[in-house]
Amino acid sequence: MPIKAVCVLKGETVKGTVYFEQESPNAEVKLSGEVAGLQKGLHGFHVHEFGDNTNGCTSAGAHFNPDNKEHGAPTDETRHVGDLGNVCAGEDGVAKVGICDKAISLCGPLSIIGRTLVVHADPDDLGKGGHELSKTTGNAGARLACGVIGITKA
Ligand SMILES: [Cu+2]
Ligand SMILES: [Zn+2]
Repeated sequence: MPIKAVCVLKGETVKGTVYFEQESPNAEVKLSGEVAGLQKGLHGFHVHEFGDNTNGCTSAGAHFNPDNKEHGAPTDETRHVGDLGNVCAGEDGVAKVGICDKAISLCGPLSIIGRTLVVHADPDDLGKGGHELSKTTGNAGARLACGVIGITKA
């Protein structure tokens, strides 16, 4: 049985729903869904450590990084587990999410269940922007919307 999860992203103007699916415990995780209300272009997209939204998206903490690595691109060996790169919004402000990722999981020690998915105001530079924040956050700017990732019906 595949494992399934969902996240409802909520912000002041940005909203979305992202679905997660994993065929088996060591398989890649497939993300699908949509985020609306964005400026056209790239927006950093990460799993942050805590499923705590008591003080809005701020209390979600830093990127989920159980191996204590530097920030990177999803395709890099050196990356946070939570580094999912960017989503890209069109003229209509809608970003279609279509990501397959091998680092995150829906079970075991790398599970993202109960953590927070965040969409940012700015592009994630994937650790390569040369900014002082590149190696920690990708310099992706403000947290526009977030939501806790929860288990759903398989
Ligand atoms: Cu983030
Ligand atoms: Zn990161």
